[in-house]
Amino acid sequence: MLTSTMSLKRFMGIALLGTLIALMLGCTPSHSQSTFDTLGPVAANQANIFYIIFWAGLVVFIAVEGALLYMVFKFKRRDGQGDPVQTHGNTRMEIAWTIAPVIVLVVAAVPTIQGVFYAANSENSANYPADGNVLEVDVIGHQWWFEFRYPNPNNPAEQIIVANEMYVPVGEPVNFRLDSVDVIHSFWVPKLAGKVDMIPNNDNTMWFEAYAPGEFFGQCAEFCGVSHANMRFKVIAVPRPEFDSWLQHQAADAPEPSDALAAEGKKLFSSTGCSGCHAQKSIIKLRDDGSRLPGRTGPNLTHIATRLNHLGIYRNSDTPFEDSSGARQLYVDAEGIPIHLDGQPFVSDSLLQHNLKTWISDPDALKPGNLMSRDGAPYIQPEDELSEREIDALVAYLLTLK
Ligand code: HEC
Ligand SMILES: [Cu+2]
Repeated sequence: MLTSTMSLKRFMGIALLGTLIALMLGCTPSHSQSTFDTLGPVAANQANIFYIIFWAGLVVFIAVEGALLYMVFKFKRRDGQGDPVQTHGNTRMEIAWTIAPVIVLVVAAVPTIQGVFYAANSENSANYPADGNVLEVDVIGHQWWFEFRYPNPNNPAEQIIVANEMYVPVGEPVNFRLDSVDVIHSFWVPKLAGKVDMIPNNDNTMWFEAYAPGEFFGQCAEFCGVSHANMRFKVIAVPRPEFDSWLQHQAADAPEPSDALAAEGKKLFSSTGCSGCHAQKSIIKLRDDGSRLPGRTGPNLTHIATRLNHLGIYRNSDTPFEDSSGARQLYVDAEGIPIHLDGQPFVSDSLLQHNLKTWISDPDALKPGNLMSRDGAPYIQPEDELSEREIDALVAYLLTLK
């Protein structure tokens, strides 16, 4: 009996400590998915609404608890006291406790409704370009990765497809059209804007703007299956000229592989069925009516070797990329390839090689339930299983996709 009370006490102690730590961590603005460390106007507006409601709630809490404590002590039953006076109804008090909540609700409702319109419409941005040319990106949710489509600046009838990593120009609003090919996902970049659901066949829209260059974490925020927690992406904000060269680079084809192993990998990419799900060209036409064509099942791999992050799980850089508000560490060169300010390549080929090999050998180990190991011939048909040599060739080929 004694031991069981002891262990209950200990359990309560640990639970309390755990809760406190979680609460304190939740209040640290500097972690990568904090909604308090806002680095764009939409997120800042939403954090403001939170603070208004928080402070209003605190005032109500103190007033109500204060009044309660006052009553408890002031009107405590004393020795020899009979029943208190019984009252029924008090018009003045009833009016007061009807009006007070109305005031609180108005305080919460006005900024909330303003915020809803603000988040839905990028024209409210002070930096809205005078020519009205706001960049508009289509974001398409897939189990369990993100596809991004940019308008092709060289041809309005085409889009440029990239995956899992989205570049945006700093200090400009960017509009998003959100869609999904399967289940409901949710698009969320905590430091830039609140989440908006991605619903199949029903485009939702939103916008955000990044104040400073940097790398921002994004995350699917609607439970969408076993690898939901692995459905991450990155937003990389760079100055406009660097953004333009990045986009031009993404639009072009990757160079032909020059070494023998990579050339073998390129052939294997078709013969083992990879190309059935993955495109190695990033341009896709729009239909005549301007609507989107579906595209392939898997992420576009045209420039996978220029990406800093893959599958939203592993990163492709040896060097940590400091968070946005810090010094700028990433730069996109005139070719459109990300590099460090000191001119060193940002993308680490050896790390990427290791990560790609891990992924192609057993995708399920990194992302349980993913479609590639569920439907890809090499993973379901024993006779199509890839040999070590084939995997190395495929990786060598993917590494040339710069
Ligand atoms: C049945 C369709 C399918 C086939 C076949 C397929 N893949 Fe995939 N692949 C996918 C999907 C879907 C994903 C994304 C999985 C996820 O994130 O949940 C993926 C992800 C990848 C990625 C990571 C992409 C990124 O954006 O980070 C690489 C690299 C890749 N596949 C290479 C290959 C290679 C090489 C082959 C051939 C051996 C292959 N895939 C065959 C569907 C396929
Ligand atoms: Cu999702």
